[in-house]
Amino acid sequence: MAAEGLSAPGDAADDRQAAFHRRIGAKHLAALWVARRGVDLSKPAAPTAPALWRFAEMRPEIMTAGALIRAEDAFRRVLVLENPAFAGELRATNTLYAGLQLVLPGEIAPCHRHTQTALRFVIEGEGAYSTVDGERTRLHPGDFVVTPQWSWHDHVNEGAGPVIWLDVLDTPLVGFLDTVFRESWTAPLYPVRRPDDTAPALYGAGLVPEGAGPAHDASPVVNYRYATARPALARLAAAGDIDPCHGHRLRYAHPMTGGYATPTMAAFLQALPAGFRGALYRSTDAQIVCVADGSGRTTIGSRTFDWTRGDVFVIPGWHAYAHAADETGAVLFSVSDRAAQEALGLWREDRTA
Ligand code: GTQ
Repeated sequence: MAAEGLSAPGDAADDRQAAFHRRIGAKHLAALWVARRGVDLSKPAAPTAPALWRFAEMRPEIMTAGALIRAEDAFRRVLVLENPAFAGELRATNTLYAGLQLVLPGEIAPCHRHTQTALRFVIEGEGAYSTVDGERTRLHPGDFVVTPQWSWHDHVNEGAGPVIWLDVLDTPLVGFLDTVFRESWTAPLYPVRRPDDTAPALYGAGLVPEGAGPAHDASPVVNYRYATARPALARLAAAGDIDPCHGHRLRYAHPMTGGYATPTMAAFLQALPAGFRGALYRSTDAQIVCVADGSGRTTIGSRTFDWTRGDVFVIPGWHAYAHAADETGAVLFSVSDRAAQEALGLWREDRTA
């Protein structure tokens, strides 16, 4: 009796609420207190999954792709590293795309431009060039190449063997902002307008030509060479400059602003000394990491990923992780959307995790 007396008004209230939601739904209105019920908003949802792709497993597949389709016909011959949490979405993290690109000897990846910014980290091969707005830069393993948004770019392999690199683009982020534009150049190759590697020789050495216009958002260096960055890391190590979480870590900087290499993406190169055991760390930016040298492992939550040269792994944002290096030591290249997060005042880190 009492139970009925209590439930009847409740049922009526439920019916009234259901009718209310149906009515406002038809008017494209939603009740915030219902939509947010039970959702933990105290920290990022961070849906990106920790993941690792082994170069030893990817390489045979990209070489098979090399036999199946020509670079000229493929738009770009790329195997996309899809985060397991975002199957079918061409995303490595919530905001970033990553892909392994192959250019075979004699091939051209034709010239185009788009509003996504592209970063490349060379994994294997010699003899390829990327052209960025009419200037060629020669690619060597470990080189970090910046293709600013809306700059014309093509790739050509004049060497004798395959050239393979990791592409990271801010495609999901630019897509979310609905600011995607893209166009093809009228020929496969953009005309070369300056001597090869002029930008790395000038801007890469901190030298700005008299009369150069104001700084663009993206770094003018174009190619941050491993032949320069690796010895710089060694000097940092010799100076005893070490971070308990990151080891010896350098940020690729825009030489005219001191900021990140691009407006959306930040890139880093870090050396973990032999036997390094990093302290736990987390930050809001999900990272895409490519192993430039050596081997080791990264523990992310309850999972541990062993890695070696050429492997790529993803550390989700706000997941606590720790790096460790084998007796070989290790060098890691990493990219995240930290530049965008900092520009918006949103980036956070935590060393007490
Ligand atoms: O090299 O321009 O992995 O436009 C995806 C889209 C590479 C490129 C990718 C691209 C490129």
